[in-house]
Amino acid sequence: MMLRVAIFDLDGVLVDTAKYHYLAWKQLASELGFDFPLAENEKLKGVSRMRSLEILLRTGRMEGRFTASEMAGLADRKNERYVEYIKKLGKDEILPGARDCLLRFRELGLKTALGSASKNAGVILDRLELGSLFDSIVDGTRTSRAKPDPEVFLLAARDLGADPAVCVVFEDAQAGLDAAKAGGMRTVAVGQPGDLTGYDAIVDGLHEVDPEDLVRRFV
Ligand code: B16
Ligand code: MG
Repeated sequence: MMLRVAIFDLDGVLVDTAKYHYLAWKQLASELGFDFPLAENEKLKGVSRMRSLEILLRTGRMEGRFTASEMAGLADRKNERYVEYIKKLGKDEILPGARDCLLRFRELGLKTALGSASKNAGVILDRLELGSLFDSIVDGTRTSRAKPDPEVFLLAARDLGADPAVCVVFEDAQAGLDAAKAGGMRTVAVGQPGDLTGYDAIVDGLHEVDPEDLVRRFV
């Protein structure tokens, strides 16, 4: 079946916000009295805010120490810091090739969608002036189940009246690739072969994607 929909993850695919997530988590860790090394940040990619907090606390051997409402307070504290960073995002932080890739798929007649776990996707798209390039926007405010559950991508397909089999998902996180596969969609991994598995194609970034070629190959 011919491709009809291109679905894009946000953090790590369209914009490099991972560094701001990292700074905000690192600050929280330091307030709690432990260090959060950069290498550990990989584990948080594509993972929901609460799950990220659990992983962070495990790194500091502090898991299970907080009540649910204290956990919510810690997550809020991290988010306030993160929002301070992304409020200042500039268009130069759009990852190379991302804008052109969206435009080219649209010119080829495909629909485009955002499929992000982030509850801050709206602010980010506004700052980068990318919102108008999407026919459907699904983010963490519309989903109840985190990746690797396919909910986020299936909602995008439903918005556009498309069968999952005609959708391709661009993802930088393993949880996201697993979610797309579980939803019956084609996948393009954005990253390094050593870090990710179970994809149909892999690229270093969207600047390497040739939309025409992809449409021809994914039949
Ligand atoms: P927020 P994506 C994900 O976005 C990030 O990769 C992940 O690190 C973050 O914890 C998650 O969004 C939730 O973000 O705290 O802003 O709601 O990669 O699915 O676009
Ligand atoms: Mg991502």
